[in-house]
Order: sequence, then C-alpha cells, then structure tokens
Amino acid sequence: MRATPPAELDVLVVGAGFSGLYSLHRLRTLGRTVHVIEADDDLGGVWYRNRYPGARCDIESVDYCYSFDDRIVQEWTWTERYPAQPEILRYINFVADRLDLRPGITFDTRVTELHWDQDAAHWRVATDRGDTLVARHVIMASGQLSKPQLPAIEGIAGFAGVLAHTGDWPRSGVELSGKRVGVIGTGSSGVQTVPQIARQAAHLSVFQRTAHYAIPARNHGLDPAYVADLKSRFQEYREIARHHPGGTHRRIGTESAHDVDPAALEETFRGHWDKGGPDILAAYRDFRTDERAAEKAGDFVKERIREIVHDPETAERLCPKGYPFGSKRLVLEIDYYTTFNRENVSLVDVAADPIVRVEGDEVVLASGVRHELDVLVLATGFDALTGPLFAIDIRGIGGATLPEAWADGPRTFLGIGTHGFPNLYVVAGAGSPSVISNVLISIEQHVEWITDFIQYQYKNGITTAEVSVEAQDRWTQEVYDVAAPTLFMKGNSWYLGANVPGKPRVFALYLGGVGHYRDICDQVAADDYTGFTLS
Ligand code: FAD
Ligand code: N01
Repeated sequence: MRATPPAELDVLVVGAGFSGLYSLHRLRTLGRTVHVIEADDDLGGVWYRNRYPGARCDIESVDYCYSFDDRIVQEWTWTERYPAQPEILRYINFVADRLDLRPGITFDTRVTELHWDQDAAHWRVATDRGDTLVARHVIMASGQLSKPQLPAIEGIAGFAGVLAHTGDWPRSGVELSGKRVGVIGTGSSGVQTVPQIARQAAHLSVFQRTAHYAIPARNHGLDPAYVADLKSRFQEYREIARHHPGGTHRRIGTESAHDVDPAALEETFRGHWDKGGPDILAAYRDFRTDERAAEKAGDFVKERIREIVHDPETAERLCPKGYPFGSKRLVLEIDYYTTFNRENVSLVDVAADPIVRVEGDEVVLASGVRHELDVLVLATGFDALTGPLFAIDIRGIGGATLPEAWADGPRTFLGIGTHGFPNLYVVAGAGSPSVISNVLISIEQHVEWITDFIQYQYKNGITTAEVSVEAQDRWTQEVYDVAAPTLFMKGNSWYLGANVPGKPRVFALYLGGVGHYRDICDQVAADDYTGFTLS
C-alpha cells in the first residue's frame, strides 16, 4: 500500500537514497514533521537502480558509509574493499530498518511541482500521483546521477531487441547468456559491466567513442581483524576523512612530478598500479593542474594497456587520447583490459566510424557496417547534477523557474541554496564538493548543516531563509575560479555538462576540498547564517 504523504509538513524531502534517508532520520530526531517522497518503488537511489552486472563502488567500503550512528557502525560489517551494488543496497536497507525509516516514505511517487507561495511562506507541492501538500522547507535529496542520459542516436528507442540503460537496469534482470550484446559507452559503468557481460554473452561488441583511463581496483575481501580494528576507532578514523580534501584517507603528494627522476616515478606508479585504487591521482602535487606532469602517469597506464592487450591495434584504440590524465573520472577496472583478449569480444571504434542510427535490431555505423544484436546496453551516463532538479517544475519568488535562474550554469551559495528560491536546500549538488569527493562524507556534512539550519530557523521564529545575491555571486565566482586552472576544464566530460546537448559548459563542483568547504560552512553557521536573508 502506498503511504499518502501528509498534507502539511515542516520539511519535505525529495528522494530516498543516502541523502534522503539521513535527512529523514535527523529531522525526526530534531522533532520536525518530515516526510520523504521517492519516485522508485523502493529505497536506495543510485544503488537501487544501478543493478547492472559489475556495478560497484570506487571508494572503499569502510569510507563509503554513514558514520552518524555508532550502533550502525558496530553492527554492520563490510566484506569487500570495494563493495558491489547488492552489498551496498543491503547496507542501505539495514540502516533504514534499524532506524525504522520506511513509514516516513511514500514510494512510487514523483514530485512534479514545487511552487513557492510567498504570502504563506511555504512550498506548494504536487506529485504524479495527484497528491498535493504544503511544506515550509524542501530538501532536494534527488541525487547527482539519478537521471540517465540516452544518447542522441536516431531510432534508438525503437531498438527491436532488449534495450537497457545501466542507470535504470531492469529490476528483473536482463538475459545475457548466449546473446549477441552491444555496449555503448566506456566510462565507469561501461568498464565495470563489459567484463561481466563478456563472460555470459555469445558475442559482445563494445562501442567506444572515447577511451577512458582505467586502473586496477585490486578488489579483495576484508580481513576481519582489519575491520575490527577500524571499528574500535571509527570516529577518530572518520574525523580524518571529514577534514581531508577528498573526504578519504588518500595520501596527497607534495612533490612535483617534474622533480622526480624517471626510475622513482616508475616505482611510484608501479606501487599504485599494484595496490589498486584511485590514489595515483594524487601521487604528485601538480597532477591536477599541469598537463605534462599528469601525462607521465597517463603514459605509464598506456604502457600497461599495451602489455595486457594482445592485439596491438585493439591496445592502441584502448589507449586514451586527446585529454589529460585525471581530467575525466578515473575508472577502477576489474578484468577490463584482459576482456579484449577474449575471442567473443570486439572493440568497435565509433569515434572513427560513428553510430548513425539504430534500425530494427541493428546498430548502423557511418561506413554502412551493421551490428545485429539481441541486447543493447547503454552505459551512456547521466544528465548530472541539474538534470534531476530541472525535471521538476520548480518556481521560486515571482514564478521564476530554476532553469531560468541557472541558464548559464548553476548559481548557488555553498551549493546549498539559490537566490529567489527560499527554504529550498540541495544535498551534495552543484556548487559543493559533491561527486568530486567521497559523497557519503559530503552527504553527512550537508544533511547535518541543512537540518541544523532549519532547526535554527524554528528556534528563532524565522519563516524564510533566502540566499542573498551578493553571497551567491561571490560563491559562484569562487567555484569557477578554483576550477579554472585545473585540468578538469580540459576533460570534455559530464563534469562540464559536455555529455548533454545544449547544457552550459561550466565546471560547477567546488574543488577547494571537503575539509576547507566544511570550515567555510561552519563559519557561515557560526555567523548566524550570514549570506542568507532571514525573515
Ligand atoms: P541518489 O542515490 O541518486 O538518490 C536520489 C533519489 O531521488 C533517487 O532514488 C531518485 O529516484 C529520487 N528522485 C529524484 N527525483 C525525484 C522526484 N522528482 N521525485 C521523487 N523522487 C525523486 N559516489 C562515491 O562517492 N563513491 C562511489 O563509489 C560512487 N559510485 C557510484 C556508482 C554509480 C553507478 C553511480 C551512478 C554513482 C556513484 N556515486 C559514487 C555517486 C552517488 O551519486 C552518491 O555516492 C550517492 O549514492 C548519492 O546519494 P543521494 O541520496 O544523494 O542520491
Ligand atoms: O557515464 P560517463 P558512466 N555514442 O558519462 C559514451 C559514477 N559511476 O555511467 O566520452 C557513443 O562517464 C561516452 O563517450 P564520450 C562516476 O561518477 C561510478 O560511465 O562522450 N558513445 C562515455 O564513454 C562516473 O563518472 C562508478 O565520447 C557515447 C560513456 O558513454 C559517473 O557515474 C560506476 C554516446 C558515458 O560515460 C558516470 O559514469 C558507474 C554516443 N552517442 C558510475 N553517448 C564507480 O565505479 C555517450 N557515449 C564507482
């Protein structure tokens, strides 16, 4: 039975992933009336939808988890270094059951309208199930990567076989064994799923437009003694991550890659390659800003690809080109490159010979070559950060819409609020460290800050909190200024909105570091929320 949302709330939370669940718990604890509306028929967000074979985390399990409740920390035991999607989904359900969160959630219901009523000082909310309600505050826990992006390929929606996007994988699964399968996209999702699909399919065609840098995950089971030790000092361990630039425990190099002799460089890169994980990104201090420095790591990875992949032409096509190492998200791979040594796998270079259309059960290339398939997997990413927000008709003061306010890219104060949209807060979205950090650290920080702010308003008789234009202009400029000298600007990636036609090309994530960002937010709160107009 679908729970009807209450007609009137202190706080509406949109989305029941990690962000929404913690928001619900915290606001309940603070005594506020709060309810979550979730479009899916169950909780988990990313980890409910991304059930494609091979889906797993690229932040270590002991870091990619909640820390706010020590009972949960002690009762849950991770089994792998980089947990797979089913284990993460089990964890989210464990937390929801432990805290009895389900009764506070309406599932199978999409929020379609959020209209600010200036006289009543609340949001009027409508859903696709015909619900209407009012809420003084709205927390957008609607995700960064919750809106899958379909490629602009003629006829794709009419594919005659089974069509599945990794970001909305059919709950009942997809039959792959003995099938002719195609995968479009070789980012994190494609690289994770290709080896798994190759083991089942009769034949797999991987349609690659851009080769991404991938390094081994070296995933392994966790030693119980290691886990027990971490649990015994978990808050101390977590506190380090809370103040770390990336929200992890990654060692950040202080040397320039130019000052190190080639043998020592090789030894460092080899160490990272053998250990696995993304820490190579921070091996030298200039990897984020100096293309020639970063290229040294890029060259090392290409040499490994050429060693692993037997066919020299395929190896060359798998070697990334045309953008600096680290400027797109570094992918962690398990058996990705070795998969191209299999007889039943072919790499199709769709940069050289683009996909022009899908006709019946065939993917047709510009050269006229046709690939007949039973299953077509789209690992083509997401309309990130703004996509889930713009999918809702959000109207602030005077009926202005969010897409109008953000026509040239997101404009926020701290990523949390936007001028003209009072009492509306975004968790781990544009303008904050978000997906450039260990997102769980960023979610906890945001949820705690936002819910404290809401509580402050109730305690002080404040009904509306609106970001000032000055605070927003300053912060937006700061976000762009910090990003400007970095190699991220050269990645042509989804971080820049480059994967969605017509999207403004801006780098809208705050790169100043999770710890520094936390200090800024804390100072704003200590100064009675300066930057917000409170009335
Ligand atoms: P989500 O999990 O996206 O949840 C948002 C929820 O809001 C969804 O359930 C959605 O259905 C709901 N929703 C959206 N719009 C509406 C609406 N209008 N009405 C009702 N409900 C709505 N981050 C890391 O730090 N490390 C990782 O290793 C990592 N791995 C990832 C792997 C994949 C495959 C993907 C896609 C992302 C990964 N991320 C990772 C980023 C991930 O987005 C965050 O880590 C985190 O899971 C986000 O949680 P969330 O609750 O903020 O958003
Ligand atoms: O999406 P992507 P993703 N024809 O946008 C290709 C997180 N995540 O789902 O680069 C041919 O990175 C596109 O090609 P190009 C993580 O933050 C994490 O893989 O545009 N190809 C690209 O290769 C990640 O960064 C994990 O030339 C087309 C691919 O599709 C984010 O989610 C796992 C095309 C899209 O890559 C997104 O990753 C999964 C076309 N018309 C996801 N259109 C972890 O490991 C698009 N492409 C934790």
